[in-house]
Amino acid sequence: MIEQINQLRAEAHSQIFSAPDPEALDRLRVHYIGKKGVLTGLLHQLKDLTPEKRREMGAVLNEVKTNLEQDLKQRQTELKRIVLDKEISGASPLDVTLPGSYAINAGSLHPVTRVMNDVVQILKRIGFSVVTGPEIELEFYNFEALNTPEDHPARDMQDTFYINPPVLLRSHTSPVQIRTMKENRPPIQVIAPGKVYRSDYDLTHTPMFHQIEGLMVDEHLSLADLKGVLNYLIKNLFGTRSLRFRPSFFPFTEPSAEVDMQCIQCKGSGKDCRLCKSTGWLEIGGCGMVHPNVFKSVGYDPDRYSGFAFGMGIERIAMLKYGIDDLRSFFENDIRMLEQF
Ligand code: 2NL
Repeated sequence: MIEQINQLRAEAHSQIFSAPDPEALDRLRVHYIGKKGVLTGLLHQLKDLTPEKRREMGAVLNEVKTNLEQDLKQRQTELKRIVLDKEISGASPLDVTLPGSYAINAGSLHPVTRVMNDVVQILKRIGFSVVTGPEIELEFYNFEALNTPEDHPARDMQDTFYINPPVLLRSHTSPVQIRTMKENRPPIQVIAPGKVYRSDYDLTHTPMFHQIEGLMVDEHLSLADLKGVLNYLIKNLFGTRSLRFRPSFFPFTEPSAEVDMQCIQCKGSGKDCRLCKSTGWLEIGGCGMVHPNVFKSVGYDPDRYSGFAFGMGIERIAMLKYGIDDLRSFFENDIRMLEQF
């Protein structure tokens, strides 16, 4: 029996120290010293021996078991070290520098932001500078300085959000231009993009929307300069399209006009067109020559200076440009709508 034990011990020793990984090592542990292992089997055979031999062999077997336990522990430490060395040397199956297996969805700009950026970028090319100002305004900048008298319907509580008179939410971006004129001297050539607020909520109106207004002030500016600027803007935004100026009224301009663009759907023919209601024209904004009273309110001499101004609603332009038919879809944040831009 002693030879059998010695052979077993030598064989186990060599197998343990050539185990390639922790799993193989564990299989060896179970095989040799597990509950149903080889060593346990030999211990069971002791009962057939004489009491003297049994004691002697028992001691040998226990020593072998202790020895194998030490071998297993030593090899386990060695294997841990080997795995770690592999990982450190870059041979690890986990390479954190590999690209991921999922595409990362890039976001995109909201259509309102896109159109706003487009308009700003086009007008910057012909000399306009961007100016901004507060959304919480005073009646003076929003109405008084813009030749809009106290009894004008636009000043009504029903149309304007008053916080605490004379404090209100601006109903257009014109107060930004008033502030700009007060702080500077002509020549002035600015655009004021931003959010504006009106107490209106139906199919075609939301209480917050976006506007961009342009203002140019110098000596000798005329309607021809205004038309040149708007033609350039529309040509770059929609492609070559003729414009039509329809007489209108704004308190802050004289003369004033609505700006219509040849319909992008029926190309101006007006044939069975739902978009332009068969008129062949789409309204895209308003404009005019700055009213002399506006110049007076910012301390400019109306006999020396002239200027033009224009304004347009960004949501409306975006609806026309991208064929969106429901204004509310801009503000519902439905990912299926936003993903298309
Ligand atoms: C529209 C029409 C317009 C202006 C805005 C303006 C500003 C100053 C002086 C004179 Cl500081 N005018 N702005 C003028 C005409 C029309 O907007 O339909 N907007 C959406």
